[in-house]
Amino acid sequence: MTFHSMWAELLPIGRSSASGGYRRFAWTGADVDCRAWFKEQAESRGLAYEVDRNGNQWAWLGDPAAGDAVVTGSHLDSVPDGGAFDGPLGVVSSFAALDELRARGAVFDRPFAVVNFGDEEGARFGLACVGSRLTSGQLTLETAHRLTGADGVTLPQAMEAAGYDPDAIGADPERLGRIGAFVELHVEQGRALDLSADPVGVASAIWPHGRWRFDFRGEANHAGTTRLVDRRDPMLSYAETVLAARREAERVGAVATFGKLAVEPNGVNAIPSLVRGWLDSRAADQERLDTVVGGIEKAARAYADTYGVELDVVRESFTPVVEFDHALRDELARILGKDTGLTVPVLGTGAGHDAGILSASIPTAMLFVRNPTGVSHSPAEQAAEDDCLAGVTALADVLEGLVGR
Ligand code: HGY
Ligand code: MN
Ligand code: MN
Ligand code: MN
Repeated sequence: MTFHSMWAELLPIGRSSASGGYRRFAWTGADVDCRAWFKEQAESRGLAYEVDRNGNQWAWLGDPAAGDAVVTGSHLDSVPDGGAFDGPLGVVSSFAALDELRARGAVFDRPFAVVNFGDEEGARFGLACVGSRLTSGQLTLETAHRLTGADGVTLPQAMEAAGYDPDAIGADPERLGRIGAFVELHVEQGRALDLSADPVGVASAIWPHGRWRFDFRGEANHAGTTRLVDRRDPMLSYAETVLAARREAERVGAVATFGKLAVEPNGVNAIPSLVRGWLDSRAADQERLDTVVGGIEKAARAYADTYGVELDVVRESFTPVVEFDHALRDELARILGKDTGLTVPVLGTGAGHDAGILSASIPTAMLFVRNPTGVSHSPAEQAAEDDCLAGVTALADVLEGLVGR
């Protein structure tokens, strides 16, 4: 099956006819359909298909128990109204690269697998990279069992409803120990490659990033009869905090986003009792991230005082800076540059990836494919088919170098 036909099969799954964006949330119908597609791709290639204890899907060529395996892949879930490429491009390219290696008659001296990590985006339960965090022991069972979506369904309940055993989840050091190298191909989530006119680049690092929940609690009251001076309106402190976040991010040289909001009681004619806003913040280094988040929290506390409301701030997730394996990164750049003699761009990114989570345990590298809009986590995300095919060839070149040793 060609890249094009695999892409065409995945394209309609979970796409909103209104926005053209995707809602492939972990363990929902659209995600389950994507997972069925993965299984079909594995089986149609004669690969050994398995689902691990955390619901990640694997398609193996060779004996995984032999160890030192070369693994490639990404994720198939999406953010709310996500683009088509973030995640799926890596999975489809991995199968296509395997096809290309087989067509070249490549020798596989090491076991090889394509992987689909579950719940990378964290759109449903609030925490990103759940599958890779669980497998690598970076997420405790207590926290995993407590993860709850807006619909009140917990992660274990959602897994069970999709036919998986939630009691099995947990760290999987044996599986991780079999992997000698992991390479993730991903659509670029910025315009660096577009500006440098390169179809493919290599990742250098992922910025440290995290998610913080800000709960502003005031007093619900009638929107018509309550005098302004008598109000304890948490929306005001929230609104001021959003503006402060922008100012702090500009001052420090970081990014800060309030993109998700819950309001109680959420009535048009009621002053809210609770405004809960989620801050996503990222910076090139830890010091700057600490400074920007500290500055936002300080401003939020001052505004909470001004408007007579209570504030709780909870850090819901955090991923420290990731420096990808230097030897593997340099090897990728060398392999990709060898025919042209050109220097392949090596880029840092503010986006999180399963490769970043795994890099704490195994040598890991990433390839980025040019995105002409530079937009991601939106239906406007793009990649030209020629660039996707250049990405497949680049991935095949890299994998050929790795499996043949
Ligand atoms: O970067 C993110 O928001 C997610 O991990 N993809
Ligand atoms: Mn994403
Ligand atoms: Mn992604
Ligand atoms: Mn009334």
